[in-house]
Amino acid sequence: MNQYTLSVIQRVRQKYADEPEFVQTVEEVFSSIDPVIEANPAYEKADILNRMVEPERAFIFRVCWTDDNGKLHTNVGYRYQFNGAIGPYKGGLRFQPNVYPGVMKFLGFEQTFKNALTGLPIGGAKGGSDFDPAGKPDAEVMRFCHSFMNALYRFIGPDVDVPAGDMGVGGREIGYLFGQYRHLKGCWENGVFTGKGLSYGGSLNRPEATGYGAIYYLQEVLKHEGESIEGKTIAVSGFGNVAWGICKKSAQLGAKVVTLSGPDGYIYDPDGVTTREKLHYMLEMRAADPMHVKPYADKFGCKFIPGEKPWGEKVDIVMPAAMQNDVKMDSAKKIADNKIKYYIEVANMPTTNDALQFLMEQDGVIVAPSKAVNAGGVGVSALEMSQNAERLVWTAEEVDERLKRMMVNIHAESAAAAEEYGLGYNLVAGANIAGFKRVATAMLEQGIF
Ligand code: 2IT
Repeated sequence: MNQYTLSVIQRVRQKYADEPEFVQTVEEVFSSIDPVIEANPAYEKADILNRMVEPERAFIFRVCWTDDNGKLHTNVGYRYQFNGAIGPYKGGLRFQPNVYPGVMKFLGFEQTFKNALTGLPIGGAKGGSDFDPAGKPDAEVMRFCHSFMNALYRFIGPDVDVPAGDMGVGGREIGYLFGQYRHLKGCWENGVFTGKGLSYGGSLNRPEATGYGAIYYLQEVLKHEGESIEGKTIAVSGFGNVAWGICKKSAQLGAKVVTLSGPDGYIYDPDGVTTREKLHYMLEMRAADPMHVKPYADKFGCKFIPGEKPWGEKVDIVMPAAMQNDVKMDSAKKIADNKIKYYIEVANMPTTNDALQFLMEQDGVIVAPSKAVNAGGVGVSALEMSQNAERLVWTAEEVDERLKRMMVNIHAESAAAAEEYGLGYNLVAGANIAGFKRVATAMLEQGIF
């Protein structure tokens, strides 16, 4: 490895040893762009890698709120504005008890390259809180969101930083957050959030966008291999918004998702999550209780496997869509043993670095990285910003058409970037290289700061 790349990775390992998720993503991205650093001394001269590792700025704030019994609670809120070289900071908010700087920073760092891959002018950010919205009544969630926004509103804006949802932050939370922002600022500025409700400036197809985009990307991979999605079986983890979009689009295209998973285990439905009733029930079940997927098995009479992940099932395609580090070495080995050809990451960093490396080294396994596969979500967020700025509303077909084009481009650009450096059809390296180059070029052109 290039001396400079290595020295930055080592510095990050040492300095951020207490933020392992962040170290993991820096190692993954920088080792795959190493050939670019080696070929272009200008990056080292401008110390691009060390600059990319440090967020441009970050905010950490106290969030106090009262529950329905009048009891006071204190949480911590975060917003890491990682890199604004190519556009206003953009990225989701995650509300989950395990949120801490290491999680925020891995997501913000990833977001920077992902957003660059969309080809749209959005910088990278991430934020959130260790607050747990699961099972909380609307009034408590509203008070929390209002308090969160009281601290954050001065640091965001349509040309500054545009948050959206992530795990634990859906339409309900975005509504309360935007409402408080509008109240405090005394103006509309509706481009300041994406994933808004349709009644106040949201984009058609935003809820579906991440899952649909993932399937459009998958179709490009299959096309590259001379195959089609029709008749394929897919193992998915998670049962949130993203999994739902994957189920819906793959059903439309004649494929079927046969597994979903939750913290309690996974379900196996040999008929696939394909019918309108099943798709609708997924949303209902998730809204009622994000911790259990078992109710699906009870309702539709299929298998529920408690405490396990779905990675031992024999399917054509695997799509981890739940959370980070969902697929570790033991699961990767099962996937390889089952001769599954398509490993399509969807959630942010769903694979540990050793498992990812292992899968990429397997003959006949194609690995697609999440920062490309799930980029349609934030991509459609950027389309929502465009619609808001222009004060108009595109039809679902218009949005879908643009999303499709975006995913086709991301796949083609990633494949071309890897090819340029003699790496073959390496979508992981290609996505990192293409995203890195776009951000690095903008940083070089803007001078040192
Ligand atoms: O991880 C992600 O890309 C998101 N949570 C969506 C971010 C966005 O701004 O739409």
